[in-house]
Amino acid sequence: MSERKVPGIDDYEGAAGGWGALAAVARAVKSQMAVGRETSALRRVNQPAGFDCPGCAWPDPRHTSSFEFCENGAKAVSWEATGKRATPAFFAAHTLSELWEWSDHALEDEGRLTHPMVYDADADRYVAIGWDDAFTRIGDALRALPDPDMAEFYTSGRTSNEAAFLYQLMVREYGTNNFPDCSNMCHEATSVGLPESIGVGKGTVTLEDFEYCDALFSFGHNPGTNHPRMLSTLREVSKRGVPIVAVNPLRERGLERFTSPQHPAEMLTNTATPIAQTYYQVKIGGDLALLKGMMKWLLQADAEDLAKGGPGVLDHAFIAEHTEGVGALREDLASTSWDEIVAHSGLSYEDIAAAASLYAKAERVILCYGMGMTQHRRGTQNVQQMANLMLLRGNIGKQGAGIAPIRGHSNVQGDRTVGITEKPTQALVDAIKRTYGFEFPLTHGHDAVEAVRAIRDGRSRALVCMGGNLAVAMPDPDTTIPAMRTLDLAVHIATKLNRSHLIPAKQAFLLPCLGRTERDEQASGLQSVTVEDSMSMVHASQGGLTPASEHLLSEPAIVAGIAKATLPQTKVDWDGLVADYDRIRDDIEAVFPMFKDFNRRVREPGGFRLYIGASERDWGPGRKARFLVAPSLDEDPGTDRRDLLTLTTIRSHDQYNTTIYGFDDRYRGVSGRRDVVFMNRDDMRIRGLAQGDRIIVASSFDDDRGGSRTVSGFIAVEYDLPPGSAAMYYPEGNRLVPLDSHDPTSGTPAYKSIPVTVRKLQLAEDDAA
Ligand SMILES: Nc1nc2c(c(=O)[nH]1)N[C@H]1C(S)=C(S)[C@@H](COP(=O)(O)OP(=O)(O)OC[C@H]3O[C@@H](n4cnc5c(=O)[nH]c(N)nc54)[C@H](O)[C@@H]3O)O[C@H]1N2
Ligand SMILES: Nc1nc2c(c(=O)[nH]1)N[C@H]1C(S)=C(S)[C@@H](COP(=O)(O)OP(=O)(O)OC[C@H]3O[C@@H](n4cnc5c(=O)[nH]c(N)nc54)[C@H](O)[C@@H]3O)O[C@H]1N2
Ligand SMILES: [Mo]
Repeated sequence: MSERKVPGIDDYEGAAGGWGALAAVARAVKSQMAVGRETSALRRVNQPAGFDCPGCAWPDPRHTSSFEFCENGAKAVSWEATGKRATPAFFAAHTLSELWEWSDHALEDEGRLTHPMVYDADADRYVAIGWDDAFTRIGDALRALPDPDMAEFYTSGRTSNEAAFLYQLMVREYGTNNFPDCSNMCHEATSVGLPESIGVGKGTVTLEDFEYCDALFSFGHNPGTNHPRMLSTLREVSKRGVPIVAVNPLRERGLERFTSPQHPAEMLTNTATPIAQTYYQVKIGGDLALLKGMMKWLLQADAEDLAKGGPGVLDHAFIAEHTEGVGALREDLASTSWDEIVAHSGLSYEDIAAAASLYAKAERVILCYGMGMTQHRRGTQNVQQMANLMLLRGNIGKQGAGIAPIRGHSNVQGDRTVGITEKPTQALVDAIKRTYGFEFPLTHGHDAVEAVRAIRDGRSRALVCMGGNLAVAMPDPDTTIPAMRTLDLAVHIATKLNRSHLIPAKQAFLLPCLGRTERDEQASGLQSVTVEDSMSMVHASQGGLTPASEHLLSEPAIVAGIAKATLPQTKVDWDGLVADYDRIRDDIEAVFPMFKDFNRRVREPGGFRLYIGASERDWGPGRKARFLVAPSLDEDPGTDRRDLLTLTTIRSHDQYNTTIYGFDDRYRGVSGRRDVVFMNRDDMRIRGLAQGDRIIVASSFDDDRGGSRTVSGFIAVEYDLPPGSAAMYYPEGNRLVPLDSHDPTSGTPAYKSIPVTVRKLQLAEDDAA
């Protein structure tokens, strides 16, 4: 860390967790909740008969009810269960143009939405409207479109299985498959890449497997911040003496050491459990090279061992029985030189050999990964090379081993399972026809990038958003936001105000819904919903708090309201389904047979696991697992120029996606600000930059914008990351990413690899900035 003192920038010496985490929870609760009524919510997180934590998709220990403490889960809960309210009086006092100038933090910090609202263009304000009026007008507007494919239906991954199922049912009866969803920006490379490799687009491990693994690899994710409950698992793994290997350009504290707030001895003595034994600071976008390097080393070691009469290093029996395509992989690796591998990964041959040899020594390996792997132009290839690595030693489909994509939103995986997909299968078409008697087209609809393109080009005229903050989460706000302003209809179903809601279409509606923490009463009584976590465990979630306003409806009820108004000839008994969510679950079971006995099984403690073929070495009908070849070492083709830095965008410790809880990033030593660009010391020196200097970051993807794709006035902060790599926060960095910079196979935006130039702001520019 540099000598120069800059406000809000310091070294963080502590471990992850510990007293800092407890203090942060106390602050989050104090700033949001009226102590007493709402704080009782914190005791019901992830409990039997409680609600599923909206914080992340990490599973809960199956049969325990021990309180799993997590700082960021507590922030998520207190943010939703806040005592603050954004009422019609608030909207009467502020025009949308005025609110546009507010920060993302300030908008959500107004608190929970209380009334359904409609945009009044003359006053430039949202005004209250009755639910029935809102539904009628939305239904009229949707029916007025000449073609159902001119409407986009976005889903963000907090939506329960029940709400998501009804939502896709309504949209399909309406007649389109336009389902942009947050998964398109997140683990789409997994959903598209893994089925080709192992026959299923989900992880193959369970929480129990972590008790049996003898090595654990963590590629490109930051558990200390984004799935903190995972730290308890990593701590147990580490205590067993199992090596944990982190592959990440940034040194992330949660991967280094952790003090568990569940363990009083560690708290009192201020000791920490070391987490990663080895930390490989790969270059941003260097993972593909590292993975190929590890595999190349394994093949060489295998050949040497076989030549000496040994059994080899690969699992030859597994490869022969269960896989195909190893020949092509061998050829690809043989034609890739170590020089290239070293140059592209930013790691030495010795480092890569050490990682590979550690992998080879372990009998049971778990490989976890996150956004650092998927959000690249070759995110799909990244995922498939990880699968290759695992298949080479039979590390899929045995106890203590497997591949573990760490999902984002708490139900993003479940939403997909119950039909939120722009690419429906014939089986889904048939099942819906059988269950409801209507047909819908098999044609592919729009994913998130396609949806924004269609809106930009005027091909889509309506946007309905089930949660989320599409305009801010997507790349290229300079394209997305003006495009959204041209819509005929915008409908946002949300808990809190965000920037996407401030982009009025000709008609715009803001519909407030219940959150997970709240009681959902319907005609048959108190309801619970279900969610699916990262390990395909489905379980129930029931809120206990009094709703934030008496005018809120549940997400299923809002979908039903829109459906009835839009589809006068509907074949679905919407009222009946909403009256009793058990009926929705019966219908889910009817359409998706893997939910057999849904209502019974979800009432068992801990719920149940969906069938994952690859976990049983069942790779799908008539097929084997496949080794797949990635065309080169280039994770982000078209971005490598020596004069450029590669910038990645990351989450701070004080945010949930576009929800900014606060301005601290404790483990990275940042407090009270987000206007930072983390840079390598040498890269700063070469550019004549000192700690805290104001800079201008310009995307080299600028052909279409004539120099305007820049972020200006942020400060340079020295950080431990490889030369040539830099990082800043999401969403501040999103304007540097063009809409077209995405993985062509999965559509995932390349948020993690932006070629940029960085220079010091001159004094005159600084004044202007
Ligand atoms: N508190 C909190 N929890 C969350 C969220 C949140 O915002 N806040 N978001 C939720 C969602 S939707 C998601 S998807 C997950 C996201 O969880 P993560 O996947 O952990 O998300 P990111 O913060 O984007 O961090 C990715 C990590 O990848 C590293 N990285 C960046 N570029 C590269 C690269 O090229 N190679 C490698 N190997 N690593 C790289 C970064 O240094 C960082 O540590 O978390 C979920 N949980
Ligand atoms: N540069 C960059 N951009 C990224 C990423 C990145 O790493 N870098 N990550 C991407 C990823 S992984 C994701 S998942 C997307 C996230 O994209 P989104 O899912 O669209 O965004 P969120 O910020 O999670 O949405 C927050 C809003 O959801 C609403 N909300 C909260 N709870 C509920 C609820 O229970 N019901 C309803 N109906 N609404 C609710 C609130 O109004 C809140 O304002 O962003 C993507 N964008
Ligand atoms: Mo995500």
